[in-house]
Amino acid sequence: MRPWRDHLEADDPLVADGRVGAPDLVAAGTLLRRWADRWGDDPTARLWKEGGRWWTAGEFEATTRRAAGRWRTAGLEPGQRVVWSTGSSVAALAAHVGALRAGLVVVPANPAYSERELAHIVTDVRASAAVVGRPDQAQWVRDATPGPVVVCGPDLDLPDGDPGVLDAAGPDDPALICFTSGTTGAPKGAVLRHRNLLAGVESVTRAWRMSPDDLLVHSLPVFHAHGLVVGAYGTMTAGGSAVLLPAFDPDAVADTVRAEAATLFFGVPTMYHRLVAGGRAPDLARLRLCVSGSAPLPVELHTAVSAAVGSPVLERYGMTETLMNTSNPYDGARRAGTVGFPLPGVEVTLTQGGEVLVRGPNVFDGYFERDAANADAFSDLGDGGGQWFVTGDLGADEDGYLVLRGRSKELIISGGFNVYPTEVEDVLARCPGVAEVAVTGTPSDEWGEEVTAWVVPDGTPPTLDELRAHCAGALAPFKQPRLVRVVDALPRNALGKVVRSRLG
Ligand code: MCA
Ligand code: AMP
Repeated sequence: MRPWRDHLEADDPLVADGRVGAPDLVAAGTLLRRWADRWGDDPTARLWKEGGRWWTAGEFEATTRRAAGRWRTAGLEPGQRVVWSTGSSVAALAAHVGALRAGLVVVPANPAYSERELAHIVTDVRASAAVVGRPDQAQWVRDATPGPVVVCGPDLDLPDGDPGVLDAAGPDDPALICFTSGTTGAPKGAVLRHRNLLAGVESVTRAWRMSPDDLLVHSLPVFHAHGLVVGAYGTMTAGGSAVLLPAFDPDAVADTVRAEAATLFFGVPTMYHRLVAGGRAPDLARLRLCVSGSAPLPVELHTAVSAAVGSPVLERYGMTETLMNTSNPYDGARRAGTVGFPLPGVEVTLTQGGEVLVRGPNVFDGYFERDAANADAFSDLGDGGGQWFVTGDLGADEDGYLVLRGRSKELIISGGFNVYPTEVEDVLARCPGVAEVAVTGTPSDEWGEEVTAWVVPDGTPPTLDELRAHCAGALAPFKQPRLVRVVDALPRNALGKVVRSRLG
């Protein structure tokens, strides 16, 4: 694969000093110190726009400082976990950054989660606090917590107090615990340390030339690494600004690009599909860069978006556990159907079976309190450079660019959200009228893959609506089946295990 220095400008210090070592990426220590420096240097710089109002860097800094004081006054100590289950807003980001500044560990969660899903996260990390958007979620958190727990809304409706020393977390301290299922099993928390976040953000901001002149149209959810780390942290680190949209809507995105003289848009393929289908992709022609990731961008969609926008979309490849791994280049050929080559500091290798392994300062070092899973997650190839993370993705090196060719892990990606077949099967198996069930992803132009339930009925087969109604208290809507297929039997191997790949 092409070397990562091909992503950098000739005068980038990582190249110019001849010190092209990954540790230099994390020389600044933590993102918190980078942000504090930025905000101190230019407090009048515009940072976020929300609902027609601009927030300056100085205002945001003051709000995060107040948030840190509230967390401290509520009795929270560095290292304790705060579940952060919220939509996108400046207040929510201030609560989040304030928690990090106070040394707390933030645990992002999708606000669409059911009680079962949220309770799993709260219990697993032994949360000491939670930020939630709705009263029923607040009750779910209290019910899932045996001891005292601080529960508040995104505005952090808690008493003010002295924030004490801010930004004291070191590079090795945990910053985020992000839930994901890895290659197998139940959702578990990937622990991202401050140095992982710094490396992950440094690499993309340099590779994509992000600067104080940039204005991002931000319509991704902030509870995943794409919208949170690449979108929000990237903006703060580069010293740029962003218009925060509460949700993705093609017209709102296109109108914002026009009204604000924006320069950047980051999206998942479903968003690009909708921009093209709604005839709004040409509005993105004013941007200097459109990035796609989180799911495969089909070549036809890449071609359609690039033609409408007038420059090639840049596709990149990331994971919760590793942040961003590879990217097509800012300068040079962006090849449709590929995810480019390693970002600065990242090493990528392929096993004989084509499995993608990654290593670098961006890569996490384990799931929260999961020794068995951690033993399986890493592989030592004996090259003396340390452990490689096993991604569960399959790929090939085509002329220096990584092409992803499927996955060894059982995962459905619908609209950029991950769905694990076993989790959905476990819920559907208890639905009346279901004798046996298997779940797969059916290719879809809009969603990438659509969750599909293959049902062996017990009597009258349940309808799709009945299956979805059964899932309601247990699974977020994006995990619920969109298609149902009634079959006489499920394909099984010699050991009796269902072979999902033979369905469809
Ligand atoms: C919403 N629904 C979905 C999805 N999203 N169903 C399946 N798959 C989905 N992704 C449900 C809604 O709950 C609703 O259900 C129904 O579909 C219709 O919703 P609609 O309004 O059409 O959808 P939407 O709300 O506009 O959402 C579509 C979306 C959204 C904007 C594409 O899914 C999205 O923001 N995706 C981005 C995901 C993302 O950021 N992934 C990054 C993770 P009902 O009718 O029952 O209420 S991966 C990552 O972070 C790594 C590091 C990486 O590489 O980036
Ligand atoms: P998550 O666990 O939500 O972080 O999802 C990570 C997974 O998303 C990766 O392991 C890939 O399977 C997939 N992914 C991310 N970006 C891309 C991309 N550009 N093309 C194909 N798959 C991707």
